[in-house]
Amino acid sequence: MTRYFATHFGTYEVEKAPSGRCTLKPYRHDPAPAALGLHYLTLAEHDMRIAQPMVRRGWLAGDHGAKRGEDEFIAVEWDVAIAHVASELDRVRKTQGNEAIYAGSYGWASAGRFHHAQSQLKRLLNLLGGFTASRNSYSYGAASVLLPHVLGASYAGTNACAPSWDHIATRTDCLIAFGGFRLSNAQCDSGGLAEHSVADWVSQALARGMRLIVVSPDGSDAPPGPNVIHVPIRPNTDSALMLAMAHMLITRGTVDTEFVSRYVSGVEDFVAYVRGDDDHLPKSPRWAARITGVPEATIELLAEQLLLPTSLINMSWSLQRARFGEQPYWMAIALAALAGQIGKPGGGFAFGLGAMNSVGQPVRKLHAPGVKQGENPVETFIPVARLADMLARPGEYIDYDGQRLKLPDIRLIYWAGGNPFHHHQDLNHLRRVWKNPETVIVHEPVWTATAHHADIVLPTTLPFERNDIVASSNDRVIIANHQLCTPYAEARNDHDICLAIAEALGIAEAFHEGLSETEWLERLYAGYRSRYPELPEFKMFWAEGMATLDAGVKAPRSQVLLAKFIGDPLRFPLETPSGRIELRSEAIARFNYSTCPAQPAWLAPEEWLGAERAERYPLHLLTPQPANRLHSQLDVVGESAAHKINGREPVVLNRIDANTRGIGPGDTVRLYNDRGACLAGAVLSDTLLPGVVVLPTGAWYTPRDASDPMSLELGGNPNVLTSDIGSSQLAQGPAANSCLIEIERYSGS
Ligand SMILES: Nc1nc2c(c(=O)[nH]1)N[C@H]1C(S)=C(S)[C@@H](COP(=O)(O)OP(=O)(O)OC[C@H]3O[C@@H](n4cnc5c(=O)[nH]c(N)nc54)[C@H](O)[C@@H]3O)O[C@H]1N2
Ligand SMILES: Nc1nc2c(c(=O)[nH]1)N[C@H]1C(S)=C(S)[C@@H](COP(=O)(O)OP(=O)(O)OC[C@H]3O[C@@H](n4cnc5c(=O)[nH]c(N)nc54)[C@H](O)[C@@H]3O)O[C@H]1N2
Ligand SMILES: [Mo]
Repeated sequence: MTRYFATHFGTYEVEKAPSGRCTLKPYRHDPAPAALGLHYLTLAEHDMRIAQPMVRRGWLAGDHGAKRGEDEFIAVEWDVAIAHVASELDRVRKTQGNEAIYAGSYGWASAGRFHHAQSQLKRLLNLLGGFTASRNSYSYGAASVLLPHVLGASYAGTNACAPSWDHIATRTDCLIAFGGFRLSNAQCDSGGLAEHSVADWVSQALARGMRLIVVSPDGSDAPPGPNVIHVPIRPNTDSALMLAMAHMLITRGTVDTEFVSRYVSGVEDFVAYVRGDDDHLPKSPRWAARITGVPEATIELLAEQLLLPTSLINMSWSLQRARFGEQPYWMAIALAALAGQIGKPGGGFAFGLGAMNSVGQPVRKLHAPGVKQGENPVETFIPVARLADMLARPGEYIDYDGQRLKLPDIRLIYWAGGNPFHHHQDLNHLRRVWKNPETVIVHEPVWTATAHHADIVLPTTLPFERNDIVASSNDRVIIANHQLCTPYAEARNDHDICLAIAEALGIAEAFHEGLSETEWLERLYAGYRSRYPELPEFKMFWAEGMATLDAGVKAPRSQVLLAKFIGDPLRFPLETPSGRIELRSEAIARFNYSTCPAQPAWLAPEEWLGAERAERYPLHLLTPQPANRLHSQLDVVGESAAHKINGREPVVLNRIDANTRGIGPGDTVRLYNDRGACLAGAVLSDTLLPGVVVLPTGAWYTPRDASDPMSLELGGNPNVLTSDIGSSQLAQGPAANSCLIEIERYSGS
């Protein structure tokens, strides 16, 4: 019987040697298995594992965080650690109220529906009276707040705006992909996956004759294939390019007026802005060429593609992870609407095709429920990327989606399953304000920078050390992850840690509901089966290791975006105030935000190649997802370690930029701006736009001198450089991709 091991990067087959040692092999039915997970088991006994509960010396001495991040740890017994955690939780909630506990605890942790660190932690804390939570994601922060205003609340989610790949493969004439297809991103999916099929869908479409135009600063975002055209563009200027495309449609009289009058609200204001009625600035191709660096003739050619029978505009999620990142998404909807492409199979707009494997897959989705987290009695929250603002400025207010949010006074941070010292922007600022709370508790399997910045570190198991059910909400496959080895040293499951705390605080019954691990798995599985009765019963599923909805059928579920609304807009209006697609939002107009106007616009970020600041820092840094790992996970092993240059993250720069700075391939370089500096290994490119630099996220944050608040970072973590500004007052999403830097050859030791 085959044993499977499922992860965020795919499913593997487990080979067990007579010695009991396990190795992973690609799943035989996966058309494009991801190499990055093959080395997962090397973490089992890795030096970076945390062996025992640890408490920071200064915290024990009552330093209130002064030496957090630069201090020694003392190993303690589990019962001592649990007693510390329980009494801190109790003290803070009784003296400061539950709002003083921040447990947004953002992060991907490991795949697995039961041993999902965040769910376990939130379930525990909700039973204890709640905590300050976080909203939205780093992935899709700007989009998830904007889209309810434009399309309605049902379209807020990461996978909600994608026509299906089968239609694209068979019908789309031209696909214009802003941000292109960084195909390595489709190796991953939150919650797991069994078949990597995005590259296959793209090649099917290209083989049929679809034209693919990749608009991106980076030529490597264009996949290989016939009919693929790369249009280089200055970062953060996509909405200017699209405005000029709209200008073409409007001035040439090729707007689909019938479509617009039936389905769109606010088109007059939008057209007035494009024509420049108020600001005397027509958003013409000539205007856009100066901003974007894309020649006028190319802009005209792009606009003409929208007049083909079926054309589709896809936006990578990275585009909205930028200052004013709401705008390009709104603009894509506007363009697709003006061209009357919305509602056609394989036409219109799409957000995130290729960002993860599941986006646009024509399959029935499991909508996998996890462990119930319960209700949080505390209403206070922050938009997730406002973490450092919250720690820096308690009591102050920030704007968010029409509300004024008061930033709470956090005394205790509790994190399980995420790595803010990987994912947050401007890490040197985060390090300073991270010292403000009295106590920081972290669950981690490995010694990440976040673990180093805790007061109490509780070592957890990794997924091969426990039994679990793995299923992505957006996929159709459920995998039984059987435990492959015993937990490392004294590591415990997040569930067992939370249970021990619950016991110490007298709420164990409510927390575990009398169920063992196996009984929890059975209960979760029963949830899927009640919805999909065709699934086998639990015992059989557990023995076979895998169950698939519609097994063997390649595309059982096609999707046309907004199909019902397009079919009958009166019976199925959108959940927007007008019931239509809003190209002007009265709600956003009322918020009166200078950083998010009431209709899509081009706004110049503080940091882009046309900014004043570019005189000092002339390079635009982009920080995409790493091809050889998932975020910061597995950075120290396997594929990720193998692709380092002198042990550092590779940074890509254009050959011209390298030459003028005396940088050669393989050189160690120093990237810097006013916020920080890091080292990386140079890779030279001829297809990356000059003036642009690419340093993927996820190298472990490694300050040369932990006590220096502006220490040089040694591993190539780009978040010492990125800006922590919000996307806008509307969404307050992360804006990592708006960042200017300079680079030099590094000759230090
Ligand atoms: N500059 C820049 N920064 C970015 C982005 C960007 O584009 N540019 N992208 C952002 C995006 S989209 C995202 S989603 C975030 C990702 O940020 P994160 O999700 O925080 O990154 P991960 O490295 O996946 O962190 C997961 C952590 O969980 C730990 N872990 C694994 N399994 C378990 C477990 O069973 N229990 C516990 N307790 N812990 C476990 C891992 O060791 C790891 O440290 O990064 C964001 N940061
Ligand atoms: N292997 C791997 N896959 C992953 C992840 C991982 O860590 N590793 N993380 C997953 C997660 S959490 C997420 S949210 C998704 C993210 O998916 P995305 O957000 O779509 O991906 P990114 O890699 O951030 O960026 C994709 C491309 O956008 C281009 N780009 C950046 N800025 C601009 C711009 O202003 N204009 C234009 N036209 N192009 C621009 C860059 O050249 C980059 O290569 O990826 C997922 N997939
Ligand atoms: Mo993400």
